[in-house]
Amino acid sequence: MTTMRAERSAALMHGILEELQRYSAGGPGVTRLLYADEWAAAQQYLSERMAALGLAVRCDRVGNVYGRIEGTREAAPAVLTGSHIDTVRSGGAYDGAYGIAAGVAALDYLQRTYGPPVRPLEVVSFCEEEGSRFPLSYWGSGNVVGAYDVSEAPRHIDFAGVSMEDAMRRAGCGLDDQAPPARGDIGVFVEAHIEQGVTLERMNLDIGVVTAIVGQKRYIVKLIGEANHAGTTPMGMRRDPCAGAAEMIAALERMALEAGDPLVATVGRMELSPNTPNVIPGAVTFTIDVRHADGEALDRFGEALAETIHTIAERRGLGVELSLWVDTRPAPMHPKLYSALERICSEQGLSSRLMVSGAGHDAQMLQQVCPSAMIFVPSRLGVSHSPDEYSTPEALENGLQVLIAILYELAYEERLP
Ligand code: HGY
Ligand code: MN
Ligand code: MN
Repeated sequence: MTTMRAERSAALMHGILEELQRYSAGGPGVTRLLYADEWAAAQQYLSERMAALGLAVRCDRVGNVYGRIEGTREAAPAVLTGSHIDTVRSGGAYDGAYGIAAGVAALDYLQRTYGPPVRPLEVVSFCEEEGSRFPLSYWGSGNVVGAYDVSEAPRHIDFAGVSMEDAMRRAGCGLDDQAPPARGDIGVFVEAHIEQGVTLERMNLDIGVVTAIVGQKRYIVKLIGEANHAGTTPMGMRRDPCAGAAEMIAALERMALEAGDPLVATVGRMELSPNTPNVIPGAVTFTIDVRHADGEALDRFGEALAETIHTIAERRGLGVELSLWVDTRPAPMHPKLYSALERICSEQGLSSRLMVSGAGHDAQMLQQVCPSAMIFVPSRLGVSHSPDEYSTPEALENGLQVLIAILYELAYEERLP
């Protein structure tokens, strides 16, 4: 990479990351939930930024935004890079946004340096990946690969009771004249992302080359008991769903520790009703997130967990609704792609290691339809999904350099996979 151009690309990437942080609902960190006003403003900013750089911009019906450079070989499958624009609540400035900013900077560098590619080159800002607002995740990439259909929108209701269809319309999406999201013309996908873990920093490595992404099961557990007076109801006469939830959560932790690494299990959200200090709750709803690199082990754990939850509920006389709303299989990245990434890192004098991703990513959806790969850069102290999420400018630029090199080989030299 010539210094002048590399500096311009790095500055462009940092500038986009800086700007995207402004599109937040306020409060600590960045909160940019699907179809919220700040989400729509961020997608609008990216559309304008991409157009100003000479990319052909297109927004599909669910709100995925693409920037494209046409290839010289007609109808060749596209080389796609990018990531998701949504965040968790009070999240960080880099999860998702980094892959988009690096993708835009990489396309800008490549078109200015080498002119038009042989294969079309695209960067995408997927509308949603986190599952932070509606009880589903990967809505953006899932619609692209056919795992979801936009016609499902009316039945997805967020935690505040707003339907996805209403939220979509408010954000200017879901219109019949907008391009359908499903695509069959993507040849390969490469996603740059922060590691969201501490391995690279601990091992003092520049780049993580992902070999596989863990499978995930996410549940919503609803326990129905009997609301009653906290002062006049003897302990032996209660059907307390909060005490039931506590016993289930303790059992979950014990089962996960017994299963051992790399299985992880988390309860991240809980709601009590009526959520009042002097009332025994009538109902409790909580979420469970379980992950493992081995699909069969993940399934076995899920079965044992469901049995444990139902046994505890029955013994306590609680009603129980257990719904599984995310069930993604472990996703292997393409060996030829991740070997090429290892080679590129060594050619660029960057230290790297192969690794499994404990976080879910859009690449695990794209991997269902085309060879996919991921480039990780270190996260400070491994912190993510937090206002303290941070990666150094140098780390971000190392990832950009590797992304530019692999996209050049894919789109200009037509090497791989
Ligand atoms: O939760 C995850 O693994 C990702 O950050 N969506
Ligand atoms: Mn992410
Ligand atoms: Mn995330």
